[in-house]
Amino acid sequence: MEEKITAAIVNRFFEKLRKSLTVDVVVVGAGPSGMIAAKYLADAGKSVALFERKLAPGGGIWGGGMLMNEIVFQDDVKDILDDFGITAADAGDGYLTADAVEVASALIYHSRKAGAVFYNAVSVEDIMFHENRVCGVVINWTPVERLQMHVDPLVVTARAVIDGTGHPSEVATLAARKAGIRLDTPSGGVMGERPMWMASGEASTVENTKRLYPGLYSSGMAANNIMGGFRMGPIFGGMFKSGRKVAALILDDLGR
Ligand code: 48H
Repeated sequence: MEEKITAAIVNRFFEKLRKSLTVDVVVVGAGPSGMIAAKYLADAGKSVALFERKLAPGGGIWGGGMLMNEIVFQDDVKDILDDFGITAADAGDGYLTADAVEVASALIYHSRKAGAVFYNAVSVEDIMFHENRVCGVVINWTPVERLQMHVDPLVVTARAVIDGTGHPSEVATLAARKAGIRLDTPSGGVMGERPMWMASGEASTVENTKRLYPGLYSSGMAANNIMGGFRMGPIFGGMFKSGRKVAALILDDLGR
């Protein structure tokens, strides 16, 4: 029995990983914007691999606002909530609320069911950069990263890479630093997030979701940090719309 169980895990995992070595889209970070993008891209028939540093995908969803596990949305994202089967209650004035655990688990479940493949406890530590194009990511196990073990990584090739890493916008930051490229931002680099202004931050998160460089896209808080938008605190409509927008941009570029 022991041999069979172990072999089943090893064989299935490597079968999955082998198929993910070259994909249409890599999503770095399984927060709300990344998972929403992953589902819509997978629904459109694209192969998608999501790499998430933590053991549990979900990013900033689980904790709601200050660990109070309710999520607030504007009612104009009701169609996205419906696509993910999320039940939301009317909070008045055009706002909806939903249970944070339901939101996180629905995003995980529906993006996975659509065909996106998750690699949790895997960190993206670098990009692959060939002939003025971002064409993949460099990955390693998070425990290797955390323990600072001197272990070389592996590489996944992709036609498009989404920086969905949230506040630090890790992928764009390292692309600007290591590849020495000019991102499509006012300075050519990462502008840095500005303080709290909910209405502005919500609008700019969607506006700032863009193709930054051939092969490199941003979503969610990363998009805002890269373009210097205001933060918006515990409201998630902008993250949801950003995920849907980046999926549409990539589908336009790669072909539907
Ligand atoms: C693998 C990585 C790496 C890496 C990071 O922060 P997230 O929830 O992402 P978004 O942008 O979809 O949502 C932002 C939202 O949660 C939020 O923080 C809001 C609304 N804040 C407002 C405010 O004012 O504070 O998730 C990003 C995910 C996390 O799970 C990270 O662990 C993961 O990306 N990640 N995964 N390789 N190099 N870097």
